[in-house]
Amino acid sequence: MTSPRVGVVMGSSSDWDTMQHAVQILEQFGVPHEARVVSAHRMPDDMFAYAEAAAGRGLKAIIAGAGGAAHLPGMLAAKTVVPVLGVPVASRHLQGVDSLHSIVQMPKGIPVATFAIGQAGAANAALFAVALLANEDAALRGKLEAFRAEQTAAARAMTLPPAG
Ligand code: RP5
Repeated sequence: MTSPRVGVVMGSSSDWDTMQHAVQILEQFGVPHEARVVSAHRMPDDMFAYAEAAAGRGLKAIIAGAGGAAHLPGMLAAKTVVPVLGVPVASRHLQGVDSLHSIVQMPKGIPVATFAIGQAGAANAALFAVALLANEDAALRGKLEAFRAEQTAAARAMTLPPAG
């Protein structure tokens, strides 16, 4: 079995509806990955262990999704130099603006690459991880270029209904 190159972690199984969109992209591109729940506040020791082992296990990026006071991406980033891509999950009361602010407002020195709230952010984080890996992988770069070309063709083929 190929060891994972991208880790997808989330604070709760309730984040899966959003985070599965990252996993779908990684599967589409054939990137070896893993997905698991690593809650920052409910399993902090596991979170630190995951971050500390990440580089040694061969992970090239960690996609971390969380909602509310979403400290998972920042705390992972505090414990590893593997790039952390943060996905704000939409929360029940503040629709994910709380998650976005929690993730994007990292103090200087410990970066978290932060993506859009929800499904688009999860998919784009995975596409960004693919782009990172594609720097060293010509075949993967070819797949990414083909993916972009498909989007271009689809947009060019769009038609509009008559006005009124
Ligand atoms: C965060 O709290 C999780 O990332 C999730 O978005 C949110 C709610 O978690 P559950 O109460 O649904 O487990 O830790």
